[in-house]
Amino acid sequence: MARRTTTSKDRTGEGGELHQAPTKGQVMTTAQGVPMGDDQNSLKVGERGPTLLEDFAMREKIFHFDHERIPERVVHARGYGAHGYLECLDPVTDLTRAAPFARKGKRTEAFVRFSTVAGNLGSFDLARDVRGFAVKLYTDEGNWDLVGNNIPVFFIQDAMKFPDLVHAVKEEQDRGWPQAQSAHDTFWDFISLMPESTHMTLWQMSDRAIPRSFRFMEGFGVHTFRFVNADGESTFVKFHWKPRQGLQSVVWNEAVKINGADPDFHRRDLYAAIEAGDFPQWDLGVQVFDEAFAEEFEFDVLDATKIIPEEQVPVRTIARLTLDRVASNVFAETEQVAFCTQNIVPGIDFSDDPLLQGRNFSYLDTQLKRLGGPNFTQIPINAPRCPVAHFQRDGHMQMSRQEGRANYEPNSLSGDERGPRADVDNGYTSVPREEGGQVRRVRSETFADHYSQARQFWISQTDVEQQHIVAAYAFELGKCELPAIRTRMLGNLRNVHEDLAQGVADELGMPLPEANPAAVEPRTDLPESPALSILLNGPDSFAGRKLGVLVTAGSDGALVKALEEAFTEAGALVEYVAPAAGPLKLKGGRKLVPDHAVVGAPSVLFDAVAVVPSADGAQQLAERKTARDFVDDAFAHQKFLGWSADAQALLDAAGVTPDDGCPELTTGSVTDFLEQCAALRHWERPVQD
Ligand code: HDE
Repeated sequence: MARRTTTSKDRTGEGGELHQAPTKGQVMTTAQGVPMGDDQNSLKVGERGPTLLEDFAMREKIFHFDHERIPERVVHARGYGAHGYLECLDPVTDLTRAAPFARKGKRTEAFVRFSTVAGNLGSFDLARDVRGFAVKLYTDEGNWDLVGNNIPVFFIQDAMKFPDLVHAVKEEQDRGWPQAQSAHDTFWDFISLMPESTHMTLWQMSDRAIPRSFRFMEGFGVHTFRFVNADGESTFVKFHWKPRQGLQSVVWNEAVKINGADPDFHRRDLYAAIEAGDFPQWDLGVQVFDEAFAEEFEFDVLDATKIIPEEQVPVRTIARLTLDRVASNVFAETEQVAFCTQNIVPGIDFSDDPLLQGRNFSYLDTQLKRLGGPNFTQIPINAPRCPVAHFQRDGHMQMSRQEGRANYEPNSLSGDERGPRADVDNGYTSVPREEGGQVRRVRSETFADHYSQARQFWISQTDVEQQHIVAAYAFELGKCELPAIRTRMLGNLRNVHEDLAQGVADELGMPLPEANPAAVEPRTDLPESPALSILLNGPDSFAGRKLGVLVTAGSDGALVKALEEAFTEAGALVEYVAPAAGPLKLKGGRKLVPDHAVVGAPSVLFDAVAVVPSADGAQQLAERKTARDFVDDAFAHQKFLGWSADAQALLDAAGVTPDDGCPELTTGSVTDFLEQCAALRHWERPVQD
């Protein structure tokens, strides 16, 4: 991971932004620039009399406050963004003339917004949900928005069904809950009636939907797009973002607890990593293929419920994304950023994927509602960094002083130099393509196989991952009040794999129903695809992860120092948890200010823990439920748990019998512990639920 030398806040805004950081001694003004004489009291008649309408300062302040909120996104409302850049590693000019890939080392400014889908703006980060992975690239030839997710397939095949899907997953309209959950009747009612969504639900019930951090998840463009080179030749392309930090997820019982302990877990993580100079990076990879491959591939490349396995078309890395600056104002940037799938640049073109075609209408339309007018492209976070010249004029909140007499084309008033003209040779041209057929509302028969790739996903998971998928389906369906919905869903799962269906039925305590009729016979011959597993694509390092060290007054200072040095050196974060928030003294004399009191820092907030209290401290912590839970949860969540001999009383009180994942720590053994932690979890430990 790249490290930085300045703090991300050292740099200011961009693109003509009105930068309003307060300066020392600055006089407060109204929005009109009038110096304020008093910002504490409204203008009144006498000391206890009525407030006057004349009070322009108060009216302006409250008027502006009343209008602070804008409509939240209808989906993906809760998100978090950061700035960065894309660096070209492999110029693919033979494939595309897109500006970011013009030469090795070329940098293109980027803004990325990660999000959950179903929850409202104020919901919690660790909902079981798909994560948005939206990237805006400010290229030399305009903005290119790659508006993707952390899952490479989608629930539906045709945009016509999107409002139904979203209605089904959001709070139920007659009761207003549940918030940020798919675990309810209307969602599974819809899903069980839409077999095309089965593949996506396998991903959604996998640990992909409860990522440890935005930093540890993949991103996908989902649809098939086109690359177009300077000669106008085009190929098909699918986009992948691969985290250089490796993949990692939490376990469900942790997710539930993290949402209470730190609802901002993901946004805090991204902010903290960037502010610490631990810049997250993703490789941008492409799967490139031609019409001939599309013809012979088992599924339709225009069907967004299907992947192209990486083993079949390898992912070629062409660029690297680095996030190195947090937003300076979350509303101005993260909230007002407007991603639009139709924002593409020369070198990129669409395919006929009916989901993508529908999205190309929806995003522009929704920005108009959300941001209030057609000039949202002038908001600094949305403004292109290259010159913009057109005759689009006026409208709400026009920010640019559009000069000159001529506001139409063609005109003879601007002269050859001033009037913008379309560039027939180099401007954007769509790939000429033959289209034909009857105008009909129809679903292609090539989209009809709903189960084969779901099965392929299932067989590509490790045993642990399969258990998690079974548990997730059972949890979600168990929350459905209507038994017919569970039964119908089990009927769909039988078409995926008998083990999956049987496992879920057992957990639900229900008999297996007949398999539901399938539009086409599910295939059983697709091979395993190791790229689909999280656990097979982990990091092999504890870098970027967090160790929680439980200390008390009198903890062994030498051991604490050894842990801190080894883990920090390896690029990990070390945070101290203590009985109380105030400073304490370790054996050896070091004064330590803990990061958390144990009551506010359950072990779910850490990737591994070291329990190193003094012997007295261990006795006292043994009396406290929060401290016993700290140890017990870390153990139950299959974390590595290092402990000092003095911690014995606390371990006993928590009912933890150390196994191979719980080494006793000495100053000499901390590096062994660090190496062990690279596996992230001790999966061999039996699951407790
Ligand atoms: Fe979206 N989606 N979507 N979506 N989507 C929106 O646009 C829509 C789909 C995705 O951080 C909305 O600005 C339709 C697939 C992300 O600001 C809206 C369809 C994928 C974000 C919209 C889809 C996505 C959105 C709501 C089916 C993965 C958040 C607010 C045809 C490839 C972007 C907004 C951000 C946001 C419509 C399906 C990803 C309403 C109609 C498939 C990451 O325009």
